[in-house]
Parts: sequence; structure tokens; C-alpha cells
Amino acid sequence: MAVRSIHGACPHDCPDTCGLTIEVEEGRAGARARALRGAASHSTTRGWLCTKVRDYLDWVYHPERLLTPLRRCGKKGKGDFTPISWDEALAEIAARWTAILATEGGAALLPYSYSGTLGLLQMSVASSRLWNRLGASGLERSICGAAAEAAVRATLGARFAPRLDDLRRCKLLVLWGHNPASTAPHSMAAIREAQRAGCELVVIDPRRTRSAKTADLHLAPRPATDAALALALIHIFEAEGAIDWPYLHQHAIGAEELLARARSFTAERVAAITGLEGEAIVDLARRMARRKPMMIKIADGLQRHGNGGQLVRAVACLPALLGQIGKRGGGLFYTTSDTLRWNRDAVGHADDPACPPTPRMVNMNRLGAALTSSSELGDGPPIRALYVFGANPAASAPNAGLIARGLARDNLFTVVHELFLTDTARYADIVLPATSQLEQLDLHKGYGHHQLTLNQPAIPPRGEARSNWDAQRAIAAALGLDEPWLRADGEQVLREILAASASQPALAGVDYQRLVAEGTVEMALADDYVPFADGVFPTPSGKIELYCEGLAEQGLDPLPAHHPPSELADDQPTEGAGPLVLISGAAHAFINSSLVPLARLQRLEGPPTVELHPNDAARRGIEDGQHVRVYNERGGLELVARVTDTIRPGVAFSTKGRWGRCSTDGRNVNWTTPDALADLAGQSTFHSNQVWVEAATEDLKPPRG
Ligand SMILES: Nc1nc2c(c(=O)[nH]1)N[C@H]1C(S)=C(S)[C@@H](COP(=O)(O)OP(=O)(O)OC[C@H]3O[C@@H](n4cnc5c(=O)[nH]c(N)nc54)[C@H](O)[C@@H]3O)O[C@H]1N2
Ligand SMILES: Nc1nc2c(c(=O)[nH]1)N[C@H]1C(S)=C(S)[C@@H](COP(=O)(O)OP(=O)(O)OC[C@H]3O[C@@H](n4cnc5c(=O)[nH]c(N)nc54)[C@H](O)[C@@H]3O)O[C@H]1N2
Ligand code: SF4
Ligand SMILES: [Mo]
Repeated sequence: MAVRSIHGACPHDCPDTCGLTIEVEEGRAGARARALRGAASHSTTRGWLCTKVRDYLDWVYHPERLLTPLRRCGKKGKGDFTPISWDEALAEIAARWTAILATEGGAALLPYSYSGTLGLLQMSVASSRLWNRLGASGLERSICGAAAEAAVRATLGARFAPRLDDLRRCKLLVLWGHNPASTAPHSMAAIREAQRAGCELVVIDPRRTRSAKTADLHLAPRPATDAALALALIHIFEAEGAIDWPYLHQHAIGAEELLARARSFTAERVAAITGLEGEAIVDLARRMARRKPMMIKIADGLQRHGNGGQLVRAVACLPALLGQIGKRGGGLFYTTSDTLRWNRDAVGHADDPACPPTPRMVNMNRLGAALTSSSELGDGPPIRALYVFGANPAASAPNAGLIARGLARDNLFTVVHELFLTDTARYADIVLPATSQLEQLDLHKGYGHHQLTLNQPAIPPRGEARSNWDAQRAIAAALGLDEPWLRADGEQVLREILAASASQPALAGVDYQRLVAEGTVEMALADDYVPFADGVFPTPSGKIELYCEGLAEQGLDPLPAHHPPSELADDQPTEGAGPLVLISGAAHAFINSSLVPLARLQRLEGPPTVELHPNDAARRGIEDGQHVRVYNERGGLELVARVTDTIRPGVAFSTKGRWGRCSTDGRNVNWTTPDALADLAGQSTFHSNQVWVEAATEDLKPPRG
């Protein structure tokens, strides 16, 4: 039997963006993928995949895969559907949308998509072209890292990050509210090498995470107090003469103002705010000032707080004050996302004369409110049609109880394009079957490294599944839209975007043919590339903006500040059985709510739990393994208590991304999380979540895995 080897890309929202090698067997029944490995030739992947994606073939060939379009035949949310043909599904979608657009206008249609795949074609193009042409409501895509993006751009001008390899040169590496051992596993190889070469590893996280377990120093501040901590460090840098004035004079504005701001943040005061020892804060400042190169690595979890924007601003200023930006092995490692920007018009064609202006933006963190409250949408029409793809908002978006109520509306026509009957798909009027990454073409730009990977389809679509772009091309045709850029196939679209983006320096020498031939291609950066080493900062002043006039113009604080989020006052009680701060971060074995159907991963993760410090558990009469109710005014759910001293007192932890069906009560942690927006860029605030925890009194069935 003939066996072919195909080069692909992991589509998930993970900074590693691994290269995949897929072995495909050409049998009598057609092509079948028989093995999937990390690409040996990919310099980040180096031949191994994380535990989540190792069994990707079981996901591709999972018995619960959706293989035909479905029409709802029971109550919304029940999950009763009958199979229909694509022609029927397309005709119904076209008829319903045409009527809604005619009576209420494009604003009544909302596309909702996020991180099922990060591909240029299946995410970026599929999230823009058709919706621009229809004049649909725009989606403010701020669920993940909007505040950090805005904060880092305000400070440094762009999200550039060092080469992953240069982590090996750090002498001090601070993982600040970031858990790469679970969320960016391939960076751990470089971190371990750095440690072997004498780098000290510091982790700042209210939990002793997998990453913290091997750190030289772990500090566990109270959640959302990190800006205060950073300001205290700045104050100590000044007091101890550690500020790199020659660097700042040349490359930064606002240092004097920032130092003045920081002076009231004494170690003593900040010890009370953060719950850390004053000496520990001084010790951290000294380590940072003495051990250079010094790098701070953050991701997006840190800033999911009401004060997340200012928090990241404060942290981002630290390496600048020590002159570490632009130094090999030093600086800020957030994301490489701005190294290469795809040509926006080629991606979305928003400026095409056929496209009406976008009538309004709907913040994805406010989906429940947008579906249920007229005041949320101002003067505009209510949302009458929702098209969800590559996302599972009923499980992954905040205040999920409100989303469930909105999705249950009878006068909402919901289409969900999915591989599985997720919590969201159960509410659909029409479900469309989606291809997996093995069945679709795409191009992936890593955000934790500087590589581009072409994902070639390895096998034909399973059943009648279609890719995001192919489904939307078919809808465009059913609506009678005939712009060539809505008809073009995936390869034509990718070629068009590559050609239109060719002036980007990072794309020098990269074209479609080369991607086909090589699979993974390094961006064209100098061998000795270090971000900002040239002293060029794409901010309005051309310098690092410790003081940022652009923020002041938006009515925001131009200097990093510490204001506790409204839900988490600085005087959070740690006595009695009062509220706890519930952090709901990444699970080790799932990626958001994707891959939850995989039985091995369910076994690895076990039933959905809430981690509690022994003191907090004892105060509430809760024992390890006991069923508890976790709730607040938004909603509640039942979880299994895990009593552990890996979490600081006053804080609880439960992983994000479980499907409701994993729990006894059909709910997941997002029934409690806030849909309030952060101080910057409409950011989500999942972790600024105050909950009450108590032993469940009723006799509950054990949760399913
Ligand atoms: N295994 C796995 N990997 C993933 C994902 C996944 O679901 N599973 N999701 C992917 C996605 S979409 C993203 S955005 C990234 C996120 O990647 P990370 O940011 O690394 O992961 P998170 O778990 O969201 O958050 C990191 C840590 O922030 C801590 N934290 C929360 N609040 C605070 C605070 O106020 N201060 C400090 N110092 N720390 C705080 C949490 O305890 C948590 O350990 O991971 C990606 N990778
Ligand atoms: N409590 C809490 N909740 C959080 C967070 C948190 O920290 N705490 N983090 C948030 C973050 S960082 C993020 S990024 C969001 C992620 O939230 P979402 O973007 O909604 O991600 P998932 O929940 O993984 O849902 C993705 C869905 O896309 C489907 N899918 C995969 N590939 C394809 C494809 O090619 N086509 C189509 N049509 N579908 C596909 C998968 O089956 C899956 O059901 O979650 C957020 N939710
Ligand atoms: S989830 Fe991340 S680490 Fe795992 S295979 Fe995908 S890109 Fe690699
Ligand atoms: Mo994310």
C-alpha cells in the first residue's frame, strides 16, 4: 500500500505552532492518515508534540465527528437534530439571512469566531471577507489578549519577541503569570537549557504551577496586584541606583514621571497589597538588577483582570528601566505577532466598493448581554442571526449562563459550523460539519517563534465536512454574491495574500512555491536578530513610552498604575468563609474547549475540580474529593474539591474549557466568570472573579470525566 508523508501545522491557539508530519496510506477505501508526529525539520517542534495533540488522529476519526449538516428538531439546547443535505442547509441559511438583512440590516447578523484554528485562511479570511461583504456586525475579538496587545504596543510600539533560541542566554528569566510548561511546552526546552547554563528562573503566579515547580524562586502574589509589585520594583531600582539612565536618555520617554509615580509604592505598602514579604520584593528587585541579561516572559493569562492593561504596562516597563530591551537574552518576551503583518485588504477586502461600512462592533466578551439586552446594542437592531465557527462560546466565553439564555431565544437564527456537537452547537438551528486540520489547506504564522508553516490537506474531508472558507464560499454563492474574492479557492486566496504582503521584510524570499516545497519556512530576519536592538520603536515618539500620550488622549492613565479591579478589592478577606478569587486558567491536557471529546485527555485531567488551599477548605468544612458548589451572583456549578497547598490562600483554581456535559449539572466554570471589561481594549476579565465555595449538600452523582 502506498504511503505518503504530508507536512502540516498544528492549528491550535498555542505559541508553539508546531509542524506536523502526517503519514497517509492510500487504501482501497481511500486515503487514511495512519500516523501523526511532530515534524523533525521544524526547529521549534523538533519532532515531538505536546500531550494534547499527540492523539490528534483520534480526534480526526472520532466517532462523534459531525459528518452531515443537521437541522434542529427539538428545543434549543437539547441537542436533537436530523441530518439534511448541504443544498437544504444553504438554501435555508440564504433565505433566512436575506429576510433578516432586508428587514433589519446587516447589523442584525453577527459572525462569532475565535481560536478553533489560527490559520490565515480558515480563521483570518473566514472571519472577514463574507462578513465585510454583507455589512454584518463586527466582532471585537478581545477574549484572549487584547489588553496586553494594547499595553505592549503603547509601550514598545509593536509586539516583537526575541528568538526562542535566545532564551538560552538569559541569566534571569521571570515567567510572570505565565505557565509555559502547559501552555507553550516547546519553550521549556530552551528554558531548561538556560537553567543548565546558570540562568535563574523566577515564577510569579498565585499558584505553584508546573512551570513554578522547577523555578529557583516562586512568588505567589494575590491576583491582580502585579502592577503594584512592578511599581515597587521600579521604586527599589531607583533607590538602589539600578536604573540604566544612559539607555533611557537615548531610547525612552517618561522615566522621571514613572519613577515619581513609583515612589509611593514602598516595599512595605506593596507587601500589604500583594501579600508577599517585603524582603521578597526587595530580593526580586536586586536579582533583576544584578543578573543580566534579564528577560520577562508573559503570555495572555496574566492580563485577564479588570486592571489587566495597566498591569501589563507596569510589567513591560521593567526591562526598559534596566536597559534590557534590545539586548540579546534580555527584554520582554510576549509574542512575535507583529513581526509579519498580512496585508489587511487582501485578507478581508473591507475597502472593496461592494462592502458596506461595518455597522457596529460587538464585543465578544459581552455575547450574552448582546443576545439578551437591547440596551447593550444602543440604537441598533437586535441580533437575529448568529454564525459561530471555530469557537465554542457557550463553554469558553464569560457569563455563560447569560449566553445560554441568549442562544435559547426563539427569534434568533443560529448556525454553528463545527466538528462536534459542542455546548454551543446544541443551540443551533442549523449545524454545518467542519473539516479538521488534516482535511484542509492553511497557512500558519507562529506567535511564539518566527516560522511560517503551510498545512497541506492530508486526507479528503470526512463525510460531507467542509472547511470554514469552503462553507462560506458556498453561502456566498447561495446568496448570489459573485465577487471573485468570495469565489476564489483556498490556494488562490493564500497566493493573493502572500503577493499583497510581499513588501514585508519578514517575507523576503518567501512565496507559495517555497512553502509548498519546504513546508516550514523561517521568516527573513537577520541571523543576529534581536527585537528593538536597532533602537527603532514604532511608537508615536519613536521611543519606549513609559509615559504614553496616546493613552492620555483616550482618557486613560498615561503612566502604569495599580487600581484593583472592582470585584477584587485590595482588602480581600482571607479570614472566615468569605469569597475567594477564582482563577480559571489553562488545563494541561486540553486546549480551551477543543479536544475535550478525547477520552485519554479526559482521563489525564480527571473530573472537573476546584483547587482550594487547605486553610480555605478547612474553614468551609471541605475535604479533598468532596463535591462543592462554586457560585456567585452570575451563576454556579458543582465541582470536586482538590485541597492543595500549591495555591495561595484566598484563591481558588479551576481549569477553563470543559464542556458542560463533563459536569453533573451541565455547566462549566464560565457560568461564574464576569463579562465586565478590563481597563484597556475591551479585554476579558475571567480571573477577576469572586466566588463563594461551599460543600454540596445534596447527594450528587459523580461528574463524568
Ligand atoms: N495546555 C494548554 N495550553 C494552552 C491553552 C490551553 O487551554 N491549554 N490555551 C492557549 C491560549 S488560548 C492562551 S491565551 C495561552 C495562555 O497561556 P498562559 O498565560 O501561560 O496560561 P494561563 O493558564 O491562561 O495563565 C497563566 C497563569 O496566570 C496566572 N495568573 C492569573 N491571574 C494572575 C495574576 O493576577 N497575577 C499573576 N502573576 N498570575 C496570574 C494563573 O494562575 C496561570 O497559572 O495558552 C495557550 N496554550
Ligand atoms: N474561564 C475562562 N475561560 C476562558 C479563558 C480563561 O482564561 N478562563 N480563556 C479564553 C481564551 S484565552 C480563549 S483564546 C478562548 C477560546 O475560546 P474559543 O475560541 O471559543 O475556543 P474553543 O472553546 O477551543 O472552541 C473552538 C471550537 O472550534 C472548533 N474547531 C476547531 N477547528 C475548527 C475548524 O477548522 N473549523 C471550525 N468551524 N471549527 C473548528 C473546535 O471543535 C472547538 O469546539 O477561551 C477563553 N475562555
Ligand atoms: S498545541 Fe502547541 S505544543 Fe501542542 S502540538 Fe499544537 S502547537 Fe505544538
Ligand atoms: Mo487565548
